[in-house]
Amino acid sequence: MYNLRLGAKRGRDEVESANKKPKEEQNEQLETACGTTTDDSQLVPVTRPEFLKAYAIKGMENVYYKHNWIPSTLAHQWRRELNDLLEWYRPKLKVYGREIQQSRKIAAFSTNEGMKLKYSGHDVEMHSPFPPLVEKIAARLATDECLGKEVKFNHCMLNMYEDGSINIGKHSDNLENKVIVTVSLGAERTWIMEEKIKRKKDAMGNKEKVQPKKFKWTLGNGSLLVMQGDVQKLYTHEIPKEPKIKQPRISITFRQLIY
Ligand SMILES: O=C(O)CCC(=O)C(=O)O
Repeated sequence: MYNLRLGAKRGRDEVESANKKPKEEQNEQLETACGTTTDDSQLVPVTRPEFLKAYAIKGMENVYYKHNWIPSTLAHQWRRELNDLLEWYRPKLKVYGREIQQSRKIAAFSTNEGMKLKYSGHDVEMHSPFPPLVEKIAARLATDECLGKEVKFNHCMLNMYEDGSINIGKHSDNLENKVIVTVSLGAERTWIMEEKIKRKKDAMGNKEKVQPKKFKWTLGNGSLLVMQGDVQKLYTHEIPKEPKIKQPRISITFRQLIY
């Protein structure tokens, strides 16, 4: 058993409004993963050339997006089924000494009962194994027609966005998330990725003005997004609030978590 303290930066501006800290400070949260060490030789990234070639996002490395992975009727059916999971809850986070409830519900699963995850002072309620539908979806991803049958996941985090008032703030996931594959079900939402840049200071101590590269697109109902390699190190990602959206969305973020 060992314990990793990971300098992860996850967006926390989705917590209830009691949190008045500026956004940038909210991103400075630590995440801890621990448990019996995983056999990472079984965790391999997506290498299937047909997939990588067809769905690469131009201008970025290691980000792939397939808009119509599954038919929209099936995506709605899966969303309705996952909506009924008993494991959904709203985490209570400790942010700058105060306990705050996150507005976004989550449900977390691992294939290994020993996996533990912590963020913002909150012990994630981890369940094992994956629910049958999630297992079925993971199996559909791990086929020669999709990501390749060698691509397995040991953790998944489901996120519930009841409507456009629920968001996930700008963040990057901890670097131990080697591969993250997101399946989007329900309402279409805007996805923004932004390059992380270190601004140099000039002789006067003023930070240079550099415009980070931004990538923005819509995550469709039944779509598939893959982030792997150095993506968490190089980019942040977020789903902003979109008050006009009244329909729900659920995302399943399948992960290869090295812990
Ligand atoms: O819901 C999504 O698609 C994104 C979730 C996310 O950014 C995360 O879990 O880190």
